Amino acid sequence: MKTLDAQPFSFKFDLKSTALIMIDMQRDFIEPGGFGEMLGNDVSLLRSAIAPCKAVLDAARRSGLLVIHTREGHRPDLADLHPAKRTRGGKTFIGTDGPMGRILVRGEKGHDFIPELYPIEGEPILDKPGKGAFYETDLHLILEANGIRSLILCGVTTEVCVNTTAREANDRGYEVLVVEDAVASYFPEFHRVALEMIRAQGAIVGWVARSAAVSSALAG
Ligand code: TIU
Repeated sequence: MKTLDAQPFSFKFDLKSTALIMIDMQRDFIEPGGFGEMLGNDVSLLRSAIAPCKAVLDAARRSGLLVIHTREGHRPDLADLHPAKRTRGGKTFIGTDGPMGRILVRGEKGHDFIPELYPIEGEPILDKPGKGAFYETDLHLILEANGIRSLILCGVTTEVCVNTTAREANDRGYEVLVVEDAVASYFPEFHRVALEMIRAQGAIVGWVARSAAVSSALAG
């Protein structure tokens, strides 16, 4: 067992039963001209998570952790896009043309991972139609088949896809650790409060730790 300096208290995990999930580190959220910017956000705010994500990713790869990369997006025919998601806010962005191809559509440049955090051979890529990584995907099956009990979460955005995935995982019985400097939001206040919500009430959803603590625990 390894022990990691986390909040609200130490996070204990075993390398063999732990997976790293990199959530939606896609151009559509992080680079100009994608879904995040179309929604009216300053996407540069998410870049702070890239270096900590890379540090945790490198440490996870060195220690042989299962690494899973998720991507939010839809089929080119949008058959898997709920009307409620398509028209939310009265605007239609998903599936429309942008500078990086059709917004949030699988196979387009904007839907792809940012080059800094590109998956390597052998790391499962999970395409998800929703905010949570368990919703209508085979994530739970992949984790069970690999004997995974603990999850380390990095990615974007803190209060949307990371938080939804953390809650879905917690309800399925996983021990969830969110890496606070390796997640980011377009709204600094939401980022701060989303992390507080996770670790409050004695880790009601999970634990929070910094990337340096995660990397050193993985290496130690
Ligand atoms: N808009 C926003 O903050 N996030 C998303 O739409 N998806 C993810 O968080 N990946």
